[in-house]
Amino acid sequence: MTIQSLATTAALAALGAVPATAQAQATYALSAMPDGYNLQVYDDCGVEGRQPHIRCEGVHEYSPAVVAADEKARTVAWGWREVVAQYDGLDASRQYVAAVTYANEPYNNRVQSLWAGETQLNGARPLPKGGAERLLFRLPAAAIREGKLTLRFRLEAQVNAVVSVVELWAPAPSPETIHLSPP
Ligand SMILES: [Ca+2]
Repeated sequence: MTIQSLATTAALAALGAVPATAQAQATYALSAMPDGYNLQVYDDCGVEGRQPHIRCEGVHEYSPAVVAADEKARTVAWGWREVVAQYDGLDASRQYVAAVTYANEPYNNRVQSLWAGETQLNGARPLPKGGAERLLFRLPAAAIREGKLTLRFRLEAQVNAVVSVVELWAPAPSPETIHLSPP
């Protein structure tokens, strides 16, 4: 952890925005996709028909004038309190990794946390302003029960909860068909 990120964490903790979550972030966040991993499931959130695992209030597309990112990042699923991703048919013996993409306008102070079942993967985190970011998280095996997994993107501050893309990766071959873009 750098001095800058320590200072940021301390500043947010002073505001009450980071309640003892730094350890959880250190435990589950990954800096790169592990070797041998392949894409298993892909939801392009914010595009009807391309987000089969997503439960949300609606979809939205940020203008490229306010969010400097590609279309997959600019299209978002949103919810007043949370956006939920539900999966089944997963193999609990596999060490899955989730890749989540967030985007946000420059004028909104969105802050969100991420949960896998009852486990917090990421504490209150400000979303990037005017851009996008893709974060990687190791998924705890206990979060997968009878092949089912629920990810929750929870509102921690203003506006509403949004997510641009949710990917699941595993150390296994990719399935024959993964829908990456509209037909
Ligand atoms: Ca999208």
